[in-house]
Amino acid sequence: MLRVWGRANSVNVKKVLWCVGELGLPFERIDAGMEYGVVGTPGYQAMNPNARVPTIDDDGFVLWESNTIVRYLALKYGLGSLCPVDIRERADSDRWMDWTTAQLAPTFREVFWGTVRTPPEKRDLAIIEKNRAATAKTLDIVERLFGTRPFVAGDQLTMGDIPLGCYVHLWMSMPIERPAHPNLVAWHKRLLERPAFNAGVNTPLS
Ligand SMILES: N[C@@H](CCC(=O)N[C@@H](CS)C(=O)NCC(=O)O)C(=O)O
Repeated sequence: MLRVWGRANSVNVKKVLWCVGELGLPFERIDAGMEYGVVGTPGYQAMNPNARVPTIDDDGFVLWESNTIVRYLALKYGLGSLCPVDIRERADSDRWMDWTTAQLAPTFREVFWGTVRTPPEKRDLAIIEKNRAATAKTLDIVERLFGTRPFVAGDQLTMGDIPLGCYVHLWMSMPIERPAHPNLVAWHKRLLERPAFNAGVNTPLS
């Protein structure tokens, strides 16, 4: 059976949990990371030398890097659904995974850590605000995208929606000022209609 290592409140683990849910794969999740430890053990680091989560073991094939795991599972178990068959459509979907990591995540991380994982007395409000404004501006890009299509690559959910959906859900859940992004909100509502999204991603902020 597929095994997934990683604490359920990690944004990168959420990508994998949502993906396996969409694919209907039976899996076992093992808590690891932060308060659970495990990632510092030699056994874990033999699988993942980065000492980070997530890591999967799919019938003896060990893989880390969350976007790569989502691509692998989508191609192996979801060709024609999460992984588009058409190569251009697949690349169209795929690009939003890299975009989320490269363009959205760096400023988002400062807001998330500042507001959710840092006690109020230790928060640097100026840094949080600078990165909140930058993240909001980056999200203008997908606001325009969702004015043209219901999901990142067209009419149906694909792997490209997964990392973005995990970050946007946290963005929508944090007690912060958000600009009006009606198309993004409508896409997030579509995600909230999916049982796998609710199971893997829509969990309390922590
Ligand atoms: N590029 C990696 C990043 C992995 C990563 O940084 N994971 C974080 C959680 S989101 C982590 O392991 N943090 C340390 C910990 O939980 O102990 C991926 O996408 O899988």
